[in-house]
Amino acid sequence: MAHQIEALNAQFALPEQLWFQTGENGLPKVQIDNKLASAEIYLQGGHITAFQPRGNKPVLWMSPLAQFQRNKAIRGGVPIIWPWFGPHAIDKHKPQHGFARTTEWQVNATKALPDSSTQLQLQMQDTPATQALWPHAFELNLSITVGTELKIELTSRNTGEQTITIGGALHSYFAVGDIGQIHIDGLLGHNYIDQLDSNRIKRQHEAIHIRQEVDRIYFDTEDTCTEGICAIFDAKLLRQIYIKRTGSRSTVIWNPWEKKAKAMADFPDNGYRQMVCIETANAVDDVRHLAPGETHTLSQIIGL
Ligand code: TA6
Repeated sequence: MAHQIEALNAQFALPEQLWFQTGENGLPKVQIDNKLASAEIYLQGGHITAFQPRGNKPVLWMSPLAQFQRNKAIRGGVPIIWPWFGPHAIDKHKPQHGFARTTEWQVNATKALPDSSTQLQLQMQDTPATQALWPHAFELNLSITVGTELKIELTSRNTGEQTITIGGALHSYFAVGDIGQIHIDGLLGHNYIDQLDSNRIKRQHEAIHIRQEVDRIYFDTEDTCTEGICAIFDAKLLRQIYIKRTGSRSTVIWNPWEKKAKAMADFPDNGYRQMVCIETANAVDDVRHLAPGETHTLSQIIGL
């Protein structure tokens, strides 16, 4: 491990803004500290576990019980869900939300950008282990830019001979002062699948307040959130977190509430009060079909 960290720093460290170190449970992680913000990314899963603009509180929620076990999902931050969202369509024994979030990514490049932000580029390709789960050739590139905003771009490339179908999500956990003192704008008038009510299709008639378990997939949101603001208004922390998205026409809103929170070993019983997931997704009918050589980019910009 120390050798890996040493080699990564020799090749990719950026003086006074990006370096590699041994993280929780010995997993390698990237620390970014620049004039504008700080962030932390684990190579396992290309998983952003912290983002904090200078002078602000953390924007992402991390579970204090997150396990950081090799090849296990990390609870909180921004899990990279790919190449399917939710349970595998046919084989329920395959990992929920795909395998990108439990695989170690490779470092491609690091850049100090002129606007004082810092960029980390990670890459993942098919391996015998991924082929066993999903028999396709692919190249996945993840670009993470840390500045006053956090920009995440996930680009899928079909490097095989057949058309592939990909789903996924940037499954962001946002930190809130108290779930009872927030509302979410930007999804007004959109239909959604209520995953807690037999997947019934419903319509959002007002701003979203969360007073119980919520697990909804909203559709046709690409324009709204690129043009307008899809945002969390937090009356306790007196801040607004905005999320702009491209390459996505499906947005997932999730809060496990009390019962589900208690049922998850890596989630504190009352953790649901301090978080909400707003996920930039390609889910259900919003999956994308890539012909050989084609690419698709799913991206989100998070800011205050
Ligand atoms: O956020 C939507 C969702 O699919 C929920 O149904 C819930 O399962 C959540 O993801 C977390 O999934 P995970 O596999 O990370 O426990």
